[in-house]
Amino acid sequence: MRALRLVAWHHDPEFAELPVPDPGPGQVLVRVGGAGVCHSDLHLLHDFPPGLLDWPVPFTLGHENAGWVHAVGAGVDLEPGLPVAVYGPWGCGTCRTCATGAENYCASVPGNWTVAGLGADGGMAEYLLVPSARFLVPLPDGLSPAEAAPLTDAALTPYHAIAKARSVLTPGATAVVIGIGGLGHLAVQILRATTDSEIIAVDTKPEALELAKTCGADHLVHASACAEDAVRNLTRGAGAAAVLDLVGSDATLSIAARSVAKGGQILIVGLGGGVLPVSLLGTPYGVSVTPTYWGTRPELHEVLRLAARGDLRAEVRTWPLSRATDAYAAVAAGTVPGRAVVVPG
Ligand code: FEH
Ligand code: ZN
Repeated sequence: MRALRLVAWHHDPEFAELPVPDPGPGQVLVRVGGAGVCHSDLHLLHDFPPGLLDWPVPFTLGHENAGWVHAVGAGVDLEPGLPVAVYGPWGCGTCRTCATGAENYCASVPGNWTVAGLGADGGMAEYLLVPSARFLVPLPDGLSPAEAAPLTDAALTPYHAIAKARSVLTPGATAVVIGIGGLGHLAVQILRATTDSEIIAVDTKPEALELAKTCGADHLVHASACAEDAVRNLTRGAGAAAVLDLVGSDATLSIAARSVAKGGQILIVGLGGGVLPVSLLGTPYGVSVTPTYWGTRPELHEVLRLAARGDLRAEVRTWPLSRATDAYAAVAAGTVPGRAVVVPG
């Protein structure tokens, strides 16, 4: 089968011909119906110094995946043809953290453990081997794998961050979303559907701000040096209860730090490599800063329920697998509104 792979650090991805995996006991072979192009992939391919992540290369890209059960190993009771979303952060499944469903924070695997598309073979291929049926969630009726793929990361990741901020997102509180790309346009919809907050969307691109508006943002702010002043004005000086930084650069973290209210929360979600200095007199009193990673298994069920209800819809542009490198180029050029999804077959 054809697969798009990370072949070396600081290198463009390349196609390779690989054997179709055979599912062993407990495993499931999924025929891929959609694999999202995440901005993190661009950091992996081009920005991270060799050695930062101790992943063996090459591996097939694609960590947000959906498709159909194709074949199952011994002991798995799933019907071939069942449409499924793939939960990405595979934990051990048995530690105290995994027992709560928070496999994204598995206590028993080391820091940058390998999962599909991140150190192990991912979904930018015709088939994806999933190590356990517990990582598969059946898709609601009417949701295609290509539409569902971004929900497994681009929606699950901000859903998890927003859930962490729930205690400060009381009715009428303000939430700021910085970066209205794949994650951001879904973050706005999730805030709209699950909180009664005022939503301020921040981005540099007018098209991205337009997308935020159609997703339910109340206010649009250009991500310039004075973005924090606009947030302060819109909140009558108080600042925002929660700021989701989906970019994570020095510039956006600075906007986050200057926009947050006393007692508020900054959620760092983007892999932009920036640093946020935190100090008693340099940070508003009572602020908590939380770097988050992906989301929990129960939260993926909740995300799919929001989609089934019509409260969450990924804006998707699709590319055939044969043109997956063009999809990566388009994401790098910043010309894709919402999410780019690679569709094999
Ligand atoms: C990928 C690689 C490293 C950190 C975070 C990510 C996310 O895109 C996964 O959601
Ligand atoms: Zn991702």
